[in-house]
Order: sequence, then C-alpha cells, then structure tokens
Amino acid sequence: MGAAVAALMMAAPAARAADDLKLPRQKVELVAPPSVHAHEQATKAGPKIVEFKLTIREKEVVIDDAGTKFHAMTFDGSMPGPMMVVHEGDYMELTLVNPATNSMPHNIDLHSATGALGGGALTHVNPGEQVVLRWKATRPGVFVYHCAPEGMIPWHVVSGMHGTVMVLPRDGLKDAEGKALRYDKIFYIGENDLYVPKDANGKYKTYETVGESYADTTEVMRKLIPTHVVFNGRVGSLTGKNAMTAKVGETVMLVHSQANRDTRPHLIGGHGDYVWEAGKFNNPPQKDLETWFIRGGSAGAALYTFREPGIYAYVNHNLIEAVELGASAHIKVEGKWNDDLMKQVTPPGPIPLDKVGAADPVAVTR
Ligand SMILES: [Cu+2]
Repeated sequence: MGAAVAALMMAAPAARAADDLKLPRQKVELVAPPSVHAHEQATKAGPKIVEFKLTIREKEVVIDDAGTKFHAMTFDGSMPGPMMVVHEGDYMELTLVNPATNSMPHNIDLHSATGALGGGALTHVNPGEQVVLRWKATRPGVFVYHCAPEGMIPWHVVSGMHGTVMVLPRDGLKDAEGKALRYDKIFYIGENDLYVPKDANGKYKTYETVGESYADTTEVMRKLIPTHVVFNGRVGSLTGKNAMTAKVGETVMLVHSQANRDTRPHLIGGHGDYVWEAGKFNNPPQKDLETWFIRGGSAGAALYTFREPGIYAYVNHNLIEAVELGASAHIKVEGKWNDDLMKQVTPPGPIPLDKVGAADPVAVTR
C-alpha cells in the first residue's frame, strides 16, 4: 500500500507535466512501411502535440525465399518501424510499449530529438512497462530512430529496431531558389544489414529464442560481413507483387534510411530530381543525381517525377548487395510511353550481311 502510494506520488508530477503545454493534440495511427501515415506537406496551423504509439514486438520472421528464420526485434512489428511525420516546431509525444511477452529491455534514440541520448536515457523499458517521451521537433529533415539498450546496441539495431521520423518545414519543402516542392506519393524504404549465424555445414542456424542467438550473432556481426542486406525486412519485400506503384507524371518522395551501415540508393532508368542526400531540409536539395549516398545512421530523401512507364528497380548500387544479398525494390509505373525520351530505333536482329565486319576495328585499319 505504502509503495503504491509512493509510486502514485512519483507519477503525479509527470502526469501534470504532460499537460503543461496549452497546445492542440493530434493522435496519429501509424502504418507499416513502405506506406507513411497521412499528413499535410505544409501547414498554416500553429504548433501542436502529435501523439504516437510504438509497440515493441520481438518475433521470428522469414528473411529470404529460402525460408531462413530470424529472431527480429521490431518497433510495431515491421523492419523498419513506421515513419512518424510532424512539422518543425511541433511536439512529438511518443508512448513506447514493451509488452510483458517480450524478453528484452528496449528504448529509443531519436536522432531528431535533443538531449538525453536522443531520448534513449529516458525511455528504457523492461518487458511489461511503457514510457511516454515528449520532445520538440526543432530541425526539419528525415532522421533515423533506433533502439539503443546498454550493452546490446548494435544487436538490437541490426535485428530490426530502427525507423525514421520526418520533420517537415511548416511551409513545406523548397528547392534551392525557394520554389515550393510537393510530392503526390511517399514511400519509406528502410535498409537492414542482417548477420545470420551458420552451422559447420554452412547452413543458417535457428534458435529457440532471440536470447540464444545473441552470442553467435555477435560473432558474425564482428566480421562486418552481412549475410543479407534487405529493404523492409526481407529479400523481395518490395519486388514483384509487392512492388510500389506510381503513375507517369506523379512525383514520388523516396525516403531511405540505414541505421547501421552506408548505402547508395539508385533508381534504374530514373534519377533523383531533387535529393536531400543527408536528409536535412534546411540544406538546398541537389539536382539530377544518378546515385545518392546515405551514411550509416542517417536517412535521406529524394523526389522524382516519373516520365516513362515500366518496372523500375530501386537498388542499393553496390550491386552485389542488391542482387546477391537482397537490397532491391520495384516501382511499377503506369502511363503512356514517351518516344522522345527513348525509342528503340531498330529492334535486336541479325547483323546485315553487307555490314558484317564494318564495326570490326581490324577492317577499319586495313
Ligand atoms: Cu531493443
């Protein structure tokens, strides 16, 4: 009884503190990537408190077409966790839930937040606990968030515990000349390097619990050679029938994060019309990029207006990582083909007989 009262008294100031700001509140339901919850790109309204809830889920997942099993640790059940969008000057109020069915302590370090290890020092929750953290979004951009429990930081991050916050300028995105930029669609791609231990025969090992995989996984991690490099949790999560979709003429925002390791997104057959490579909107976007660089521990954003229909591959342009390890996605674009931008003048066919040898350098020098 005495302890309960003491706990109540300790909780009381915190409960009051949550109401110290006389600001309107908005509750946001998060959605799994590559989707992003509905949001305004610019707002005339004043700052508000935006409420989010992330539930930590430890779960076994399949990470490739061979059926390789992996004990993932996740925010809200997806790898990466959901993107959370606010505007500069808003307050983000995050409820972080660690259900009693989990086995590990967790927390959250938000790169967009200021102080206390990005919130990591104030959000440590054991199984069966939850915590509420409020922070002010003072810098516009896309920022990684990730779990950072003492002694286990890299393991939790590469096990799936990362995501992105997007802080939009209140008056929206702009190019270097101050012209407004908008998107018709937004996709969030979270890249994840995975380190799955193998047995003596080279087969991937499975474990009863996430805790049992720790020692072997750490050994693989220390060699810095991932067994898989995937977008959104598994090989093929965004290809084929899972492809993202767009239409010719639509402007698509692609947000790409990597919480642990460098990567280099490239849209095959397209470009980055405007790219915030380091992901921070107070810096003017670069134009017309072919490939952009995302530093490990950061997120970047690119805008592209599709000009031709077809299946576009969106890859990590370390092509070994894209093709052999899994870092590939598809964007299926519908619309009318523009012959001016590209036309197959003559389809592939036999080399005409009278021209045989014409392209041969030996024949030219004779
Ligand atoms: Cu964790």
